[in-house]
Amino acid sequence: MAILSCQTAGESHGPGAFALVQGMPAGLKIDAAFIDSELSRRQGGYGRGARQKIEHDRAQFLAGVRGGETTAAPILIQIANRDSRLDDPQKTPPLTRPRPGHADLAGSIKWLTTDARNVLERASARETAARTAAGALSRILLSEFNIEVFGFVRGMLDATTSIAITQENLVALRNARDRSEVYCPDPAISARIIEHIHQVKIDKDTVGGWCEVHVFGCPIGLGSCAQWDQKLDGRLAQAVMSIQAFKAVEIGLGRECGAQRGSDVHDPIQFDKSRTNEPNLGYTRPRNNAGGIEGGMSNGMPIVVRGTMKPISTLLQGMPSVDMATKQAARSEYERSDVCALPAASVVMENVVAFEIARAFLEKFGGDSIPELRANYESYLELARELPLDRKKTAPAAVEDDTET
Ligand code: EPS
Repeated sequence: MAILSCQTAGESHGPGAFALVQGMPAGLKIDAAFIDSELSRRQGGYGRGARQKIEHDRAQFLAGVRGGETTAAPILIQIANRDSRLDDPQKTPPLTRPRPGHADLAGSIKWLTTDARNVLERASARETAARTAAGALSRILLSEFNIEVFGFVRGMLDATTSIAITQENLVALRNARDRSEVYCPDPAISARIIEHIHQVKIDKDTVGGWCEVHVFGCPIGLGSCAQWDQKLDGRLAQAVMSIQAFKAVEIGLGRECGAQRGSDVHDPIQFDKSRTNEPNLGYTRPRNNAGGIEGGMSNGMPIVVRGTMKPISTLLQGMPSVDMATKQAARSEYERSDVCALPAASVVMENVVAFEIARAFLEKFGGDSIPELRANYESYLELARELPLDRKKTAPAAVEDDTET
């Protein structure tokens, strides 16, 4: 049984975006329509540029899937690019005037060149198509265990929704979000976000904002406090922070923890006998400031992650910069881009968070196939419900020693 992992390959204007997913157990039925619908959602949202009118993202499984099911072999996913033109130098000219905020300058110097083309092609958020497909695949695994993930746009600038996200209203929230052009389930805030993006476009500027992801139905004990790099919050932070243009990640109350006392921050622990059959085993909290994670481990409450996306760094008006070829002051270059990709980023975030949860889930429960994984999961819940364990029942049977002395 391998650890679940995902690597991506592909240039923005190369033949495609690719994900290599390893460690997925055998026997998972691929819901291709679901994966493609996540890819379509990622392409959408008010504020996108002309590129998305060209692309028509679909996940093709080139390896690791047979008869619509995973085989446990490495899975190769391809999302073909229609705007593939990297081999034509006329259509992908050198870029020597780096855009502040983009990878252009640091990447060019790193690879000892004054042409940022190769850097920007790989740094491009086109890569998130591959991560979204891998994440959507992992959500199919999570849904086998009734773990649900919901991502949305919380807001931008002065327009932020205070809408409450609960498992009970998830269907209504999802419907409201999917009706919104900016993937925000609050219609009044949606309208204001659209106005902001519209104005920013007129001003030849860009804008970012906040996305949020909630995960419902996680058992207690994903991640570990035993080693720093096994902590679930740390791993989620890396997954989210590595999404193009993300500058901050918070779990639960996040940075607000610094503004309140311990008795207001920490979530009291209660036990509800009627809920022992739930993955939280009956341990509930009247509030969820911890965002479902304590000591780097899931605690049975919904996992809540918030990400901050900076404004896209390609500005139609340009920004003060330097031509790397001449070292003279120059306005940064303009490459066709989006004005705001915050709605798309909320889809990416939803799926990368799911991938990290699936990774932690597989790490804890293991198994080479879905039936084995299910058996392991159920046996853990059963043992946890029986606590405190009867050592006699759980100790290995004594081996009779019949050697003669
Ligand atoms: C991007 C620039 C734009 C975006 C792209 C990310 O691409 P282009 O230069 O081809 O117009 O559309 O995002 C995607 C292609 C995508 O699928 O999300 C950038 O510079 O990061």
